[in-house]
Amino acid sequence: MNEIALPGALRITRFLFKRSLVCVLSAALCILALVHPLAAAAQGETTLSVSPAEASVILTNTRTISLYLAGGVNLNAFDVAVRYDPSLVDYESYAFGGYFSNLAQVYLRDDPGYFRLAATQLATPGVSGDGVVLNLVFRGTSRGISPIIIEMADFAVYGDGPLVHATAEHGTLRVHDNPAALPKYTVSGLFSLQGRADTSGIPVSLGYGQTHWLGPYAGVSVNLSSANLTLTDVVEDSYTLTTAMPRCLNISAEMGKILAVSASHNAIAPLTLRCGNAVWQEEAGGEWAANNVIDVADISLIGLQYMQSGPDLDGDVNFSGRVDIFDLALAAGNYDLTAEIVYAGWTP
Ligand SMILES: [Ca+2]
Ligand SMILES: [Ca+2]
Repeated sequence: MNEIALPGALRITRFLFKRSLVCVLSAALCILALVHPLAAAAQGETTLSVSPAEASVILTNTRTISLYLAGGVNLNAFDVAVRYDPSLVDYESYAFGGYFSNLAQVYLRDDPGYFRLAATQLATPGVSGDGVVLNLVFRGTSRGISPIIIEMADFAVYGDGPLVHATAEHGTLRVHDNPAALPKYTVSGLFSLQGRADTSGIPVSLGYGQTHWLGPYAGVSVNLSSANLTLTDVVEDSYTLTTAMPRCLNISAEMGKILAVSASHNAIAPLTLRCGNAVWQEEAGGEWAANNVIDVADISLIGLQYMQSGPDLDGDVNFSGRVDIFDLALAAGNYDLTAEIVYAGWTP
């Protein structure tokens, strides 16, 4: 970065123009930086994040996405590249954030799906701490979710120092229709659990609409014997319904249970979740994944926790507060069953 030649006269002129713009923007951005939720990054690590991590924009409108630097130490210049889906969004323009000042553009590349910008401070001390490096304006051109991938996040230290490769935290930009222009309905249904009279606490989600990309709509059931889950202002569309009830077999997205919401269809068919799934989630590669089979692992956990009491025992598959013969009976009765098998005939 330090070896890059100083910009020519033309660039300096442009830079002076941009500089006045940056001066106007910087006060507001500095305030933003102070209240930024990502400000508390791990100490000692330099990260560059897409902010917000999950942004959205109405089709044909523009949305500004920030690249937020945390944990910088004595930095003077940057070279960053962002990749996105050009079939969904267009890059329109950039503006420097408030992190650096007196910036001069050194290199700019703007290809479909790829944006790269290098800039350096001129005759300005190095900067430490957190703040917005760059604001990128995208326009939504087609419905869907574009990844916003930080492909390069290099920073030069003021004076003589090693190049800093910041850890990249990527994001997404979802392009959706304008909800104001679409019909909306209240969607309701009855969800219950095998082996338990109380019908409350079942998390249900509709995800994003397949056509308009609005949502996700999500709720938790209450303890009623009819219509115990209600989702309001659901835009007319088709949705992938999922459930996430601990200790039970759940409806996963992969099962493709599609709810088509319309004026004539806004009630979800009743569903009783089969339980006994003591091991209902597993850690894989640092993330929790659903376990939707009842097998020897579930029986083993119930055995391990047998006759224990408390709210946090996954072996208590009927939520009675104690692990006992009733939990064992529930799991044994559903032995070898999977969510795919037991919900094969259910259509929302
Ligand atoms: Ca299991
Ligand atoms: Ca129990």
